[in-house]
Amino acid sequence: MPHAATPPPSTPLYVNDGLLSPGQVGHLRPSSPGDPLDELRERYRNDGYLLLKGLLPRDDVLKAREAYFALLAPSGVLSPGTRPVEGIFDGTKDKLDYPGMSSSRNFDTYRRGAGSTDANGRPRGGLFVDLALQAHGEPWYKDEFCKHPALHSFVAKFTGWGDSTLGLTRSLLRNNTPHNKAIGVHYDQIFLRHGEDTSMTAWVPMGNVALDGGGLIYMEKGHELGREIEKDFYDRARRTGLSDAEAKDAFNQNMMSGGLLADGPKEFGEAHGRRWLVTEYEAGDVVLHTPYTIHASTINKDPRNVIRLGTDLRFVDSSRPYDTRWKNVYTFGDGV
Ligand SMILES: O=C(O)CCC(=O)C(=O)O
Ligand SMILES: [Fe+2]
Repeated sequence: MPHAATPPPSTPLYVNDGLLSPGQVGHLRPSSPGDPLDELRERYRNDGYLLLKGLLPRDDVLKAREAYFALLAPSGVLSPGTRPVEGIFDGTKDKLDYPGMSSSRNFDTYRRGAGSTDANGRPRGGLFVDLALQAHGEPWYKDEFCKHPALHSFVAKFTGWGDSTLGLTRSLLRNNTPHNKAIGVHYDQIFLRHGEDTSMTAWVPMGNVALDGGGLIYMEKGHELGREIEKDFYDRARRTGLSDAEAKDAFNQNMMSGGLLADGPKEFGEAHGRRWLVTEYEAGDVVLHTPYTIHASTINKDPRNVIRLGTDLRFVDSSRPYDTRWKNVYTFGDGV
């Protein structure tokens, strides 16, 4: 598909540090799960990601979306008269009472009450945050959606890991409510660093996401830059006399708190002279990305107030050392 020749989208795209300029934006290249495997692998190697259109049956994704918002409805997050599957935010509410879970650290902060408080001094988020956490342990999510055979079998075949393919249980359901902060610039190996750098992330939007609806964005050739940054951190740590293991633990000292390379994609993209690749997503799409692929998210500016829901499912070759801290269902303050 002629992604390079397509003009940049004209929809304004907001990130944590402002509006991306048209020259900073390109399109993600879509692939079909039915394309020859060798071609798909080649693309993944070259681009650092693979956007698979319609890998999951749309109905299964919408069923999970429906279950999620039915669970969260008692918090008052949904616009009255709309159906849970639509996931429409009630625009009369204060967005700060419905903090999107853009990263686990953000969420932990809200949970501990260290985030903002309301007029009565109570931590914001209350029931909404509790229910959003509860969702991670619900059977429709952890036993069905996360273990969807269409995704598992594709990853097993694509990677060649076969029966050793293991989906890590820990995952984060990210509910980006309109206008709230988005996840900053990062690559995933930072969070999986107690294992080899061979894992694969499947980012799964749970519902349609409009171009400005807060979807994931990928830095062009970001996997190459991510690898360079990692090497640079490592070399620097070794030069200061740290052992291999100590060097690994020292990585976080080189990052912002929470393991991010930067809070703002705009400035980071400018500093590295690279574009951010965007797309609109449809329920059923999945993006596979490497542990060094640099990505972030736009701020959800959906004009209909559609809440962006997505999850990141991680896969490893269980015959190799992997980060076993990811074997348990996500809980607040699990320290990962
Ligand atoms: O959904 C998000 O906002 C972040 C997801 C992510 O970073 C990932 O899938 O690795
Ligand atoms: Fe990520």
